[in-house]
Amino acid sequence: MENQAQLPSGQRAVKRFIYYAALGVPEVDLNDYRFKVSGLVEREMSYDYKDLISMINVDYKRDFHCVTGWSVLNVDWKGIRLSTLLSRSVPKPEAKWVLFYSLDGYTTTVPLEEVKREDSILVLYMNGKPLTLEQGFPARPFFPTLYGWKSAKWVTSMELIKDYVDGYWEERGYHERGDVWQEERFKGLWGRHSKKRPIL
Ligand SMILES: Nc1nc2c(c(=O)[nH]1)N[C@H]1C(S)=C(S)[C@@H](COP(=O)(O)O)O[C@H]1N2
Ligand SMILES: [Mo]
Repeated sequence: MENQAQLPSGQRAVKRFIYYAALGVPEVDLNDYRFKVSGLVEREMSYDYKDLISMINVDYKRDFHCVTGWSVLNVDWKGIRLSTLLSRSVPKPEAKWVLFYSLDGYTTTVPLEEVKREDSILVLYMNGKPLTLEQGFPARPFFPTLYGWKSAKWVTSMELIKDYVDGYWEERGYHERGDVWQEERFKGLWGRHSKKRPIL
């Protein structure tokens, strides 16, 4: 697919990712690693790394936007449609939000509607190589139209829930959804009309 010709408002293109690890870089042991789908689903599932690799069904180029204002264009992402993982677990009708958990204790919340989009994936490879530890190995979700903080590195589970709860950055004022094209940087009155720069 064509890359977006224009950057979203308030973003500038940079060559490389700036690595963030608000809670530090965790140790990862692939023998213990599982990615779980839990909460309001008919079937809870647990996948090991080999399972995940065998399910890869997306390879596309998309831009990545951090809420602090930097964007990396044209990144090659490879992984599993989150909708594939959802359909295997069958969300219950009352499920509305998805809470992602990471090995380091990081969390973030995403509307189930966004997780269901065809473009929403669990990333295993970036630019042709498995994620490095810094990049969130073994896996991280990616939502092309949401800010980068929703892309939880070292992710270990997604829990479907009914009522919204804050994740790590949401608790610090960042938006429930974080749509890049609507400039949903902050919650409520601090949302799209705010001139205040993000603090992270
Ligand atoms: N576990 C974890 N995931 C995280 C973060 C973090 O600090 N810890 N930072 C988030 C933010 S704010 C951004 S912009 C991206 C940055 O991805 P990168 O570190 O690969 O550049 O990761 C997101 N996922
Ligand atoms: Mo970010």
